[in-house]
Amino acid sequence: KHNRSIESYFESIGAGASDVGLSKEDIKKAFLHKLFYHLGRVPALTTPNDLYTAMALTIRDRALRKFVRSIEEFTQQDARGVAYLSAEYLPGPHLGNNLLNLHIVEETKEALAELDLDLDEILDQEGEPGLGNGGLGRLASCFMDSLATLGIPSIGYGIRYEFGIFKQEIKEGWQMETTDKWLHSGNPWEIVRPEISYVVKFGGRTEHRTNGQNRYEVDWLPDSEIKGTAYDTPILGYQSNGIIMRLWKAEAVESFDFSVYNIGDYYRAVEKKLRSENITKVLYPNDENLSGKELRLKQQYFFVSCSLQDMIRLHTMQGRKLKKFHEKFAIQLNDTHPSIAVAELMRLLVDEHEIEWDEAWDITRQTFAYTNHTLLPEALEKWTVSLLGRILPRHLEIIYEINSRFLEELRDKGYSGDQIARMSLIDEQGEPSVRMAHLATVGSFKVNGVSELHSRLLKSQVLNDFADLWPGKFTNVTNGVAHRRFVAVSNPGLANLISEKIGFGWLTNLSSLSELEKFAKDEKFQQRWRDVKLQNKTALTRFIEEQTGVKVDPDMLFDVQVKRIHEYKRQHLMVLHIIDLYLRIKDGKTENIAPSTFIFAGKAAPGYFLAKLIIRLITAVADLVNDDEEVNKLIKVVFLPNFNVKQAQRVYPAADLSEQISMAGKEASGTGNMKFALNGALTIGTLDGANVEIREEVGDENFFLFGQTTEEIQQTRREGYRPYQYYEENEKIKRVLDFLVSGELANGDKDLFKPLYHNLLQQDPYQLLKDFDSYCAKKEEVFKVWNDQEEWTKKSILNVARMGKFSSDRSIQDYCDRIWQVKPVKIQE
Ligand code: CJB
Repeated sequence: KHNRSIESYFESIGAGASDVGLSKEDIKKAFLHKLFYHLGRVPALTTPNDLYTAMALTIRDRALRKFVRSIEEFTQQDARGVAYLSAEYLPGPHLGNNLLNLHIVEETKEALAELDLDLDEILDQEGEPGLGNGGLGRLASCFMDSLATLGIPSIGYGIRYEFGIFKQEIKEGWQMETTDKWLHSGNPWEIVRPEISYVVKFGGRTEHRTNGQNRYEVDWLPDSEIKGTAYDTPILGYQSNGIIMRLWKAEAVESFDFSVYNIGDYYRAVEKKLRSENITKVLYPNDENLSGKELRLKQQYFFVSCSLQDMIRLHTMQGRKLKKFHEKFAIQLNDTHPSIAVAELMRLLVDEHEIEWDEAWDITRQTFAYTNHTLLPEALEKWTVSLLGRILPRHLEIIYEINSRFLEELRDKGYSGDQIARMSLIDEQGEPSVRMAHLATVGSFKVNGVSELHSRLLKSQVLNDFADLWPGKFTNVTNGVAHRRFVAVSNPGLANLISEKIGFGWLTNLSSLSELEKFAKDEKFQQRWRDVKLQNKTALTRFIEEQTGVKVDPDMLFDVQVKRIHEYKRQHLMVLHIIDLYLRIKDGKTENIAPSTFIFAGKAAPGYFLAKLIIRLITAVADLVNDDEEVNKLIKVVFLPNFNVKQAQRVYPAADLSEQISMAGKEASGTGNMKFALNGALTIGTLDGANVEIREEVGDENFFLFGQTTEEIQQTRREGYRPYQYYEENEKIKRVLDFLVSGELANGDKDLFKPLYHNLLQQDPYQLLKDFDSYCAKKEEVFKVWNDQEEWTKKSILNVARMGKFSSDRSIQDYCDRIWQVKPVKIQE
């Protein structure tokens, strides 16, 4: 009955099914309407951005209708929902994905064709919100896609950075950063909600007292306040619900005209406004590295506080009791970035809503779950007690209280002083600091890693003491990717071929890709499979030439490593091998080398010297190789600037070989590995992160495995790893490393790569030299298989057919079953 009433409401306001119709005629009419009434344009007088904006608005209307219907359904059923807290999102372009989800790609194409417009050109206009650094942010966006598709009542909270991840340009071989002005031509997808705003406090001091009813109370007297306003972006599921991503923007609390009488105050007020807005100005560009900066802590607290206040409002709005908060919400902490939420929820419950500590703690511990995304020590967040106490004095008290009760519990259990010091929320070695991973772990009912291996290492290393204390708290959810975006939208050739053979079921049930197995040896099918790949490679070839000026041949093997630049990911291992090939070709020993184009892309954190030097090394090797007539017939090297989601969508479909070569034990999961394999690339990789599970699924014979295992790496280290020994004893390694400092690279500059050379010879913290031979040997095998195209294609088809596990739909289902205990509420249309 209720559903009918919302439908009739939609009809009454002109949002009925026929008003946001999905036929070619409906879309054409709505598009022209937007162009005229929203933008004041007629088709003859438009810029490409007008056309894109009008189309985006047309589609947003349709997305909003789904979203409003979903909310209506969630509310009616009073379902338990999920709030995903993430400091980063990387949604990528929305338009193409939304067209797929609404099932109107063809209709839209035709509608535009009738207006003499081309959908692909319009899609190409869209930029993207770079509100994240890499894997972690992209995972959050894949999860939004799957939450919506599965009909999980959910909301994604985050920060609306005015400037996202920097734009990367390559100048004279070096990475240069420029600001990302993603909002400069407007953002048609978001809706500002001025009425949804909250005040967030900072600094000052606390006052403790006992009130008239003998209740102990704490007042926080801040020294500044900032307002957070909600900006909503609808995220559509595939032929199903819509959810929202709600991002907070910081603003000054008062409008700043309160003291216009006094010019001096007026300017001070303006400054205050600007200072307030600083909080959401810019994303910190560090991946896997904590910045320790005050503003970063403020960002984290700011978005967490707005989000929790919003959830409390949503929860109590319908007369529900706050004490039942945990029955209504599961909150997932995407890494420790939002982990101050544990203390903030306690503060809201105890100080602002007068719930007793013990009960508040029960509610809190039944609300949060924490996902760890890295074991790298430099990425484990810690805030010094002095900084945290200055910015969030009340939270520091709460953290101390949580800690003292927790340590008491340990003492009761007979824990030793050493163990207690290790597990404490406060690290007392050096300057005292708060260990955010410990806060998140103590304050959550579940803790998960992001691949089987990573979850195992999390339990045996970083959070070992906690896993012993609470074994049931720890679980694994292997990452997955939005296969609709990364195959159906970005590789339509492959998607069509798959659907022609096995139907459309794979779009919502990726496991059904297994039906492709039976075509793996079918010669005709293999030929079509290769045709699709060649087409995608040809398209990428054009893009590469446009971006870098380098001409590459789509018939070559496309060997690709795209991801953030980091020593642990070992881009330089791939470079060492390329140098070895170069030297072999110069020696005339070209037998067994399959003609290859090596493609790199990825950003380095602006302050990470060695990562930037690795980029410089890639561009130096690229110049050397590409300009050498003797060499460039066999190999080419490309560094594509400014890797982002949009570029990724061009690269994955065109890859033959996927490089997943991190030192074992360092890559928590990896998700690029999944996107490549789903697009038919074979993987050369170590037993790290989700590579382990990919190999298990696709079969050892369809995966190029090399390198030491996690255990072997530890063994090597225990035995006292001496990289210099490999240099002395291994002719090839010596030759390649000497080449780095020979001056043959970078116009005779012998010093340029010395830091890398010394790093490898003296420490080699990621054991490249130890794994080098094994990597090179595996490359020989890659070349051999490549030379047998039937064999290669068969493996490629089998890879795709066996990748069913790696959809983010499966990951979200796992979160629902193992962690959140929430059920889907699908809308019926
Ligand atoms: N990850 O992107 C980041 N940033 C961090 O600060 C920590 C981890 C990555 O998260 C991905 C999603 O879980 C993982 O696939 C990847 O291995 C990890 O490095």
